[in-house]
Amino acid sequence: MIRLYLNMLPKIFIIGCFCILAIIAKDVSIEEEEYNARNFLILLNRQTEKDSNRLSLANWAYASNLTEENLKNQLAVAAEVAKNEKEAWQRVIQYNWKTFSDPSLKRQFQKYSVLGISALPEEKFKNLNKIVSDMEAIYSKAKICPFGAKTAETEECKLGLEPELTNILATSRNPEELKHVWLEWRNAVGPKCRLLYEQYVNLTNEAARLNNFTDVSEYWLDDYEDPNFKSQIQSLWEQLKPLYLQIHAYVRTKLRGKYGEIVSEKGPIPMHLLGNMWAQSWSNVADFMLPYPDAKDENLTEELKKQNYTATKIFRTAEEFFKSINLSEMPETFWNNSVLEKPSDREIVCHASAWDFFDQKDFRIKQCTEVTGEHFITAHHEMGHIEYFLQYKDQPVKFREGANDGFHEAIGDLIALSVESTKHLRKIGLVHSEKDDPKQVLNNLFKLGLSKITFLPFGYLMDLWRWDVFSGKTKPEDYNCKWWELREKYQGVEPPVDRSEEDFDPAGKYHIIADVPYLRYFISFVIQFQFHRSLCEKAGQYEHNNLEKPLHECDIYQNQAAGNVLKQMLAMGSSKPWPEAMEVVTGQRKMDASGILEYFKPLQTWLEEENRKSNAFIGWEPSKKVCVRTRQELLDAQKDNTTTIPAQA
Ligand code: X8Z
Ligand code: ZN
Repeated sequence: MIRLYLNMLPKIFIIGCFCILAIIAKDVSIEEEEYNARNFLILLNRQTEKDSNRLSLANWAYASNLTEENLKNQLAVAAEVAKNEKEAWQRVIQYNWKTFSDPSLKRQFQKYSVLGISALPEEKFKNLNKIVSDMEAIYSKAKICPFGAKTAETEECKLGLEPELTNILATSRNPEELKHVWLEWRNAVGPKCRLLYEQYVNLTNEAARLNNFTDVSEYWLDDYEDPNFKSQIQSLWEQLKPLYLQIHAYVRTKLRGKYGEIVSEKGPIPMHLLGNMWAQSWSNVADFMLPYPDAKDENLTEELKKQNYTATKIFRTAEEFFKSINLSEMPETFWNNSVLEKPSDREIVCHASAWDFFDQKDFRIKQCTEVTGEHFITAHHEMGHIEYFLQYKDQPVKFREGANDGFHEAIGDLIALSVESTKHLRKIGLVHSEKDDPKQVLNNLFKLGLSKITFLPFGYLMDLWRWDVFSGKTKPEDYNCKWWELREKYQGVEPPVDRSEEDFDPAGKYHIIADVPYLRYFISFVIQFQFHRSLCEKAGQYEHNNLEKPLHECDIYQNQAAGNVLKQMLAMGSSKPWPEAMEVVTGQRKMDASGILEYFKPLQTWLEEENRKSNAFIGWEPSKKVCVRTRQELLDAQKDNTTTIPAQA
């Protein structure tokens, strides 16, 4: 035990082997308590930095080399850190922090007062961590056979999600191959994760309740510091839905033109045809449905390949943009420690991520980068996270977060909105045409719409599904069918084959099995356009209703005035409630759909006209695909030639 006596702090001593200060007397004045609290916090923050660093290193070691040994180490470190957190929390809650007059002190205490999953008893904590790590390993190591493979277990059966299956989904136009990959991926992951997922739900709920939340959904939403947040999200979606319906109807018409009867005129879209494993972004099918097929631009993937881009060159290009607006370059450690390509000698979690090691020096990206347009954009996305880490690195450790998690997701995407403009791609030599042809501009706006507008209902429904799972409204026996109900209701897509509760399709998406909330991406896809609009105004490149200066042609490259306000917001971290951070850049304190709607206005007008001309049905009728409890039910129904099986609600 270390004892320490400080002048003027007679009633405080340091307790415990990891130096946590504790108040032991109750009769201190409010001022004295706040003074003591400040000193306590200095030590606690130091401890938190050290523990977060250790934990991030152990998590990184496992995620970048999925071995049993790394797993064991990660679980051990996580348990030790949880124990420290629990002890610290017990001290934190002894303070009357709600009465503190210093807002920063009070806010840090408020953050420390929510313990999170460390509230679980040790065995349960370890169990929960192991379950999530196991699901991540199942997902990351899953392999399937190629379409048309003769036997099940041949040498060929080594196709993993990244890059093989992702590439097939993006480039194959053979519906049978697409169906095969779609189905086999889910067969490889879903059933193995179902029981683990049920245990995960029970354990995280238990942790949430120990933190006085009704369930995990309430815990997740707590971060937004607004009891009405859910209804604001719903209202944003309702404002955006008409735009989504237009692009949905247009795409269905074009897919029907290409694939014929497997795409019905009025039904949901068979999702395996949309160029992405989860149908969350449809830009990979743009090539055969451009508004002006004869005004095709360079294909970004081909251009990057032609110019011998490598993973490092992609990230250096991204860095150059950040630097040009007076944001920070990547530190040397970033280039030394990041994993920017898929290693061939070990299994890793390929899902792209950015890491803060909480020592103000070490920041890394892990991405199995392929030289494609999609990865080019993802590299900017990930570097946006690093830029946020860098700008808030001097904040107290509890404020080293985004203003909310949607802000963190929005930064790289916001930069990518400039990067993807034809004007910018031309500047950096990735587009060769000399000037903007309005047809090309609309084609590009359509391509971007296929990744931004189409994402919105997906970004929303992922957590709509989980909120009801956590609250118990959706029971385990209905997990899969409920998933498909939401997919149909919000996205208007359907699976290529009937489903049952013997499948567990949500597990085919990384964030579900890795315990990562998803609402952040919906938020990001709305607010990134608000940020973009404001920065473009600042850069003098956008004026509302000025057709000469449309939002989608703005590029803030080299504009330090724009970069500086962004920097100011990033440097705040989560030290203030998110509306204050938003106000710094936009002058607004609310999420606002008008940013994205203004951006895509010319596309919306064009789509409405086109859908009218082709007499396209807007919306969708119920899917003919079914979801039932067991596969046997499906087989029986098919035998009896029953065409309608009621979907489980
Ligand atoms: O997970 C990501 C990033 C890492 S934060 C690559 N994204 C979501 C996804 O892939 O589902 C970016 C957009 C949506
Ligand atoms: Zn991200």
